[in-house]
Amino acid sequence: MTRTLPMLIAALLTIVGSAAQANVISNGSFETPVTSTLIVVGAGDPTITSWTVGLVGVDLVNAAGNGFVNGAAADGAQYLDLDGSPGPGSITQTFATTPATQYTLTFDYANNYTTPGTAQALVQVADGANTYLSDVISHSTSVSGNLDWTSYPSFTFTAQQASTTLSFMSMSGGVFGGIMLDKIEVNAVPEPASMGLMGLAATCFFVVRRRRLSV
Ligand SMILES: [Ca+2]
Repeated sequence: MTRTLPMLIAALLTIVGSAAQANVISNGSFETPVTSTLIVVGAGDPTITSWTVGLVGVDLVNAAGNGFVNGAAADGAQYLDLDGSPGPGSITQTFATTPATQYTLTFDYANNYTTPGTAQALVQVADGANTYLSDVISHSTSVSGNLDWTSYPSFTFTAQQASTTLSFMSMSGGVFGGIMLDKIEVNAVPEPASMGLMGLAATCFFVVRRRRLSV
């Protein structure tokens, strides 16, 4: 009993923890497909795994080998320039959601400094009936060697439908220098029931520990 209970608690914590951290966005770091340089992706082109490209087009960029912009990705080796060659562009992904469950959106953004000025994009989270987020992001502090990736303040919404759509649409006037995106995630927030299970597991852990210490 004293051996199996801690193992059960550990397994429970692992299951609850992984469920709470499940990212429902695919390819949000833009690491697929792999490019050593830059891929120009026009509207309707399915090249970028899991994302639909709209407006004119976007660029899938390798941070080290693109030949234009100098600076590391926020995550991994690649990122997305929302103004392609040429742009502007948009990207959209629809992901499965559980109604009445809370999700948190996070992402990092920068601007393509080769076109001077402020880059802007519209960020939206919506389903067929609800718009949860409609916000304009602006960035102008990227320079050669330091893209100054900025983390968007995490946004939490409660899903109402079985699927929800995330989109980014360039609002930049230039056709080449736009908002750059990386590390896009939507994670389910732990439900109260899950939190209760975690509390129960923690309580069991300390009871077992105290019993062991008192023996
Ligand atoms: Ca990346």
